[in-house]
Amino acid sequence: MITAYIGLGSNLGNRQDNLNSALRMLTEFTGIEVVRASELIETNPLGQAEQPMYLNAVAELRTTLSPYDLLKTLVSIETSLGRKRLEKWSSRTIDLDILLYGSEVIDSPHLTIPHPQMHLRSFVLRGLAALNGDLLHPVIKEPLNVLANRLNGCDFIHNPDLPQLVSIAGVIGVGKTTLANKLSTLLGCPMLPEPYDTNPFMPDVYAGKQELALDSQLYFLTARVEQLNNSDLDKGQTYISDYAFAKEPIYSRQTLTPEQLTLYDKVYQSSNFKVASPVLVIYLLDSPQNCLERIHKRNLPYEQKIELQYLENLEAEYNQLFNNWTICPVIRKKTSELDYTKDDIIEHLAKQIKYYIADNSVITSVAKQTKI
Ligand code: A4P
Ligand code: MG
Repeated sequence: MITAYIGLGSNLGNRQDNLNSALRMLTEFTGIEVVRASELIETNPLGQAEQPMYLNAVAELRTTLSPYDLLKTLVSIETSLGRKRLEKWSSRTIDLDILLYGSEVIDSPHLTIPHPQMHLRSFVLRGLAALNGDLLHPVIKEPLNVLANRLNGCDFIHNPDLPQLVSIAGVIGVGKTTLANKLSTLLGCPMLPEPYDTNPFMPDVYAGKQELALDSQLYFLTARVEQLNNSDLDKGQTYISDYAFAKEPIYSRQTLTPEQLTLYDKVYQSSNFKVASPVLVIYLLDSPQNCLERIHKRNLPYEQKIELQYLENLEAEYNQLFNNWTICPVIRKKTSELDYTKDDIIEHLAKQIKYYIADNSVITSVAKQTKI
């Protein structure tokens, strides 16, 4: 007996009846036992906005069927419940997808397991996490409840037409640039380092010249707008940046006087800049105390006046930013868990990144090792 998880969705007809009928029909097949199902949730249609709302659920099965026979069974239930296959992602009376089949990884023309979109969908992960939150995703190798938290209740779609910008975020001294350099080497992609040392105003601002703080923030803003200009980045190309553009307002709030901030906000809001949004954020975490020690160690003269309170304020702002983040998935990583002397730790992170962005080569390479 293998434990498998399936996703159920319906947005046509009596949706609740459709889901319940599918579950009942599953129990009637020899070789399938429905162990339990999550609660039904109503979700906005993903992909095609002009569709009715979905009802979604996930169910845990125990089965003696092979993954291919299980798929055939699901298709036969879909057909008998009136499912018509029109265009991809069209409305449907019932959709039954295999999410997980034991810990198998399969990538064949008609079957991909784990379901290739499940880690990007809250409506799947929340149900799965409620049934078995500690279960590891067989490719990402992280528990399902961790994967659910990365999405903050949102659903995402791979979009290969965007620059695949991965932004490393976190307070000063947390280790963003070191990580970004390692990842760019491992992934063989450009690293976009934040223009930091080049800011001519910053040393004076750190030295206490408040009258130059606005100049400094405007310098940062324009330099980053130039660097992340959407039309200068290639579609589909992976980039790693050692900062998240969204931190600009955080730093402005921390460093500007109320009058400077009012002017900064006006400039920010009236600027028509088109910066690339990240498709994935790696939010690096460490205690402000450890960050301060790292700042002292790297000994950049202008940073030595940074106080613990300043880092604590930044940490609170960053937490708020990413607790409410709806732009893309966020992988939270503690710096203390990134031991750079161990290749497998950083390689694991690099593999996860490839899986989250529109680069499926990692699935294929893992699947080749499984007997199908
Ligand atoms: N296939 C490959 N892998 C699998 C798998 N793990 N499970 C093949 C099931 N089928 C798999 O599926 C097309 C083909 O995928 C099958 O013939 C099978 O050989 P389909 O069900 O005919 O077509 P589909 O459902 O339009 O495509 P797909 O890829 O299953 O789409 P999804 O991922 O199911 O997305 N928004 C909300 N809120 N809730 C939803 O449930 N679902 C979709 C469809 C879009 N938006 C949604 C929802
Ligand atoms: Mg389907």
